[in-house]
Amino acid sequence: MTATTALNEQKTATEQYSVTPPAIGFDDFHPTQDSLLQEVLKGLAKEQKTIPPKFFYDANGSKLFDEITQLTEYYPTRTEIELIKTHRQEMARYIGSSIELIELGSGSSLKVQLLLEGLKPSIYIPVDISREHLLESCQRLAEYFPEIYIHAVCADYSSKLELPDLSNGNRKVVFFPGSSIGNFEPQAAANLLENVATLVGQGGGLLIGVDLQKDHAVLNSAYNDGKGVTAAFNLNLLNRINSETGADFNLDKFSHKAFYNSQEERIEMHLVSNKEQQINVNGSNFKFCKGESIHTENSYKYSVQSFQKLAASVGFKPVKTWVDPQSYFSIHYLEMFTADG
Ligand code: AVJ
Repeated sequence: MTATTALNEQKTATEQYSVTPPAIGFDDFHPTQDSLLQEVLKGLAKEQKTIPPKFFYDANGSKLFDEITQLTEYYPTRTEIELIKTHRQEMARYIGSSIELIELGSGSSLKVQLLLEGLKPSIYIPVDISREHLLESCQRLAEYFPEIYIHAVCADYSSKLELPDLSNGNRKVVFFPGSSIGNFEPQAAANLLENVATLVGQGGGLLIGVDLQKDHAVLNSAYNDGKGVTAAFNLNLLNRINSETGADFNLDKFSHKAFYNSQEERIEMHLVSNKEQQINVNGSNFKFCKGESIHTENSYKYSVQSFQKLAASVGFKPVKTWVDPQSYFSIHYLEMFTADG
């Protein structure tokens, strides 16, 4: 199942380094290859059609997401980066040394780069579903930090958290930035945190970025940007499904919709059908009424207390929480300690 490969051996002649590159490990769990079609067929058969947001991140989707993070309206990324820059020494002191650092959804690994300068873990294990993005980022990171062993894992962390055990007795700390936890329904979020708890074990840590509840106008404009990048990101999902499953979605016949649902304390994103239409996905037909939507994302917003309560439900004790001056975003450091530990 898992092929451990020295990445460097896979590089073609034109890509080769002029100096010996640092060695990188790589495990590929081949996520989504057959599950995209399955999950699309399953999701479109529901009363409220849905497609899980993890499928946003093909190469083009990852690029669009990076663009979102640069938008004026989209405050989470820059606020979280500011928090890390301001508090990273303190974060490193709380986290401690000689650790195995595991990042879930590492993307371009830009945030961890800020941490690594002070943190100096023995090993860094980025886990991401987007293979090209993951490998590119690791190559870049390995050149910056030749003293840290980097072992990339291409996997869907939401379905399982089976990682190669390379910890060598080091404490494990999971880094889960970007408020990606917000994509999970409260029960699924608890299950994910429970998997993280099992992964890091007694005395292990979790450094996690969590977007906060705030003025609804600020939330709504963060997901309805003026340049339409979020709309393109949402619609790209249909493009991806077309190219990977042979579906026949016409992107002109769907519109982006995002709004804060205050009852559920979440942003919802939908793709709304502009007219009555039929879509064929790999031989199955799905009827859309005019105005009917595919629910593509939830982005739950927490308070510091509501997140701590969620984390406590699986045994994580809050150690320190950092919040920006506007109280837009939070970063929590928590540890697993059971009563007898
Ligand atoms: C990566 C899940 C944190 O919910 O803000 C950004 C994804 N969707 N704009 C978020 C997203 C639309 C993002 N997360």
